[in-house]
Amino acid sequence: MPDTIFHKIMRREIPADIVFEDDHVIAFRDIAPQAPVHVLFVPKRDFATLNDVPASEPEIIGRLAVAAAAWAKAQGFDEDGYRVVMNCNGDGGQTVFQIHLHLLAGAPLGRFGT
Ligand code: DGP
Repeated sequence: MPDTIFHKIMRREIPADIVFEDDHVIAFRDIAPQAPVHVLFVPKRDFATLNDVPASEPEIIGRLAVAAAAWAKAQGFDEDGYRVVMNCNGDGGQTVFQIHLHLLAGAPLGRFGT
């Protein structure tokens, strides 16, 4: 059974501030927020990185994006805007190897940098 920190959160073995959950996706606040609002959207299917998602299953990623946009809209961030990001492997800055979508909101965000 995969055992990242996110799997432990999904199994309710460690606490997290869960803000959304359905049959396919769970979302909780990042423990080290990089913006006033920083939520992680995680699929309930096991894929270590974006590289591992089969081309035949684009809905895995689509569900994350749709859930994030719906949650952002419900929180009133849709008009001012927000950012969604997926990090992949070392150069992408990925540290937890269960795929997830970052949602950052609540303030103007800087441009991407190194
Ligand atoms: P990434 O670098 O894309 O793999 O992002 C992983 C994120 O996970 C990072 O922003 C910090 C967050 N994180 C790590 N451990 C925990 C945890 O135990 N709880 C929560 N809520 N977030 C965590």
